[in-house]
Amino acid sequence: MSIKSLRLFFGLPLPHRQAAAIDVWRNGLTLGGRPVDKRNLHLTLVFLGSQPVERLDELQRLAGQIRGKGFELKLDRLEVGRHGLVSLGSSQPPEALIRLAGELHDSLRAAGYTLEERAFWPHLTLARQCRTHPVLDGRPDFAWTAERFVLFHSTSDEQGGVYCPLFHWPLPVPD
Ligand code: 2AM
Repeated sequence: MSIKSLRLFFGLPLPHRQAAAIDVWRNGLTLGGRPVDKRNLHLTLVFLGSQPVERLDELQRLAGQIRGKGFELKLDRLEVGRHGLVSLGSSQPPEALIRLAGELHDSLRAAGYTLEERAFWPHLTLARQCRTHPVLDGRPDFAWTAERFVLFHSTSDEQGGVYCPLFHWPLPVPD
């Protein structure tokens, strides 16, 4: 059987060291709910949903035209959203992150993709369907330098759901 469509999104991958640190900290919060697997921790830039395989070439071309810059991303806020979604956010999202997400959205819309209308909300989901409000001992204090963005395929393997990186593009860090 040939694959006709893929569930896709653009996002920022998390380096292993930061993912491990966030995982340990998150597990100490006893959030309950459905924790996001450590290997899947990421920040979504644009969610594309199910797309025909034939669009992969075009998506690569469009992403390759984005001239984003690298930036340091500080995650210093724990946010509790709808449906018990607990995430890490930033009290001061970098300008370069907002611009990158904005350029991607604009370019994809111009090419005919139907995207979510709601404003870009930079967040790193830790767990879903949590029933209790986490109690924090101090503010979260995580940071990493985003040096590339990735087109992910949301799929599954023998360990469950997995966000598989398909292609990536550099975000050069200014001197
Ligand atoms: P979430 O973290 O807010 O749940 C892969 O599924 C990523 O795409 C997740 O980070 C998820 O965001 C986001 N995502 C999933 N479904 C989505 C939707 N319908 N609209 C926007 N983003 C979605």
